[in-house]
Amino acid sequence: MFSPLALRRDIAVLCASLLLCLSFLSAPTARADDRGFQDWIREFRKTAIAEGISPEVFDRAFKGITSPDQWVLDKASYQPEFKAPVWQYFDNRVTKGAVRRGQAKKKELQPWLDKIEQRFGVNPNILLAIWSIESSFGAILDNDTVMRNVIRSLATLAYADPQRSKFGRQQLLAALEILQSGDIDESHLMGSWAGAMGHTQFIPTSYLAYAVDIDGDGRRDIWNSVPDALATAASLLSKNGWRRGETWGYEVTIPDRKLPAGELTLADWQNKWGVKRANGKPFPRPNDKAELKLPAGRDGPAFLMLKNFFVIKRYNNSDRYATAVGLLADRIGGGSGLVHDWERPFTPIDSTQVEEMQKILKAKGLYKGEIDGKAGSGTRGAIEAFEKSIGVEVQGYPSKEVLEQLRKH
Ligand SMILES: [Ca+2]
Repeated sequence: MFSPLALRRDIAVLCASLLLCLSFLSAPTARADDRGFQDWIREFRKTAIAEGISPEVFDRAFKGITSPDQWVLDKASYQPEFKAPVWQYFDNRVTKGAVRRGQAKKKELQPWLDKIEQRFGVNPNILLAIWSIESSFGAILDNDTVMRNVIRSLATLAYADPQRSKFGRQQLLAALEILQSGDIDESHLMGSWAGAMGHTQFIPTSYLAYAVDIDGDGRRDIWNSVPDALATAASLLSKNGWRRGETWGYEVTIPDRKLPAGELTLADWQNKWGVKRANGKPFPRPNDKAELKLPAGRDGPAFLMLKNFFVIKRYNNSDRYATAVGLLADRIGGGSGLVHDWERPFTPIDSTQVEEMQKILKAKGLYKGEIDGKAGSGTRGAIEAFEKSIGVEVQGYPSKEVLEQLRKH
């Protein structure tokens, strides 16, 4: 009896392990998916044209796009097993390296930062912190694995991800509008798997709402112009109520008593409730209203958050995100960091000690990377391998405890 399945099995037997045959055998399903995707693009073309996208712009944007981007779907379906602990979230973002690079970029871009501050009123340190956290000062834009064709990514989400189908369609229309505006051409319209674009990672609808051409070359280019990207971030904050000349919040100490939720003036927090600045200085604007936030509970650092903290959340609606931006900005501005540090489940070590750790791990054949004092994923993986080898709990933290074990073994 003949059946396609039997035929495929016969081919499989005939050509055994030849790669060519394997690709032949897997081809039919792939082709069917691609056909569905191409049908979807043809349907979507009508919608886009009805929305004012010219057929020429649409056809240029989709030229060569014939299959969904599986990598995008893999990213979209990834669910982290657990939320990173608070200390780890901040340790990964408010780093010495980010502070150093932020300060170097500040010198390099001073005239642009001044111009942006004059126009939008946003503190340059905040913009540098956002740039660092969003794209590592643009470093991720050079990563070809992570940076994808935005049209293909969004079409993939719209076609194949039921949870993000509406988002994908909406952003795809906005992306086509960006191409139609001529700010960027289709070969440079690159972004993250979810369509976040350029140095400051704007999704297309936000780009349309806030993008700025501050360098005056006639194009709002957040991909190649750092001044445009930073001005665009400033424009978003400004349009969402950023208050010129004001900060985002203060680290405070709290008394051991129940404290009210909601907003009070800084003066009331201090005089009625005993909440004071952690560094002992007075509040410069005691009549401003602030809300108390304890990101790691009562045992961690405490903050009184001002209006600008909530404006930063318009960039990314997360307390952790806005706090990390504020803390990194303060450090870039020369601040010395938290008075009451995050509680960590280990004793942290400095970069010289991380170097010592890397040397010992390298000598043991567990670490192959640079001896650079930075505990990146290579170092943490090596620590995990070491912990496994001596039969202790595998955590992968660059801790004093692990260093002491390494010196002994
Ligand atoms: Ca420009």
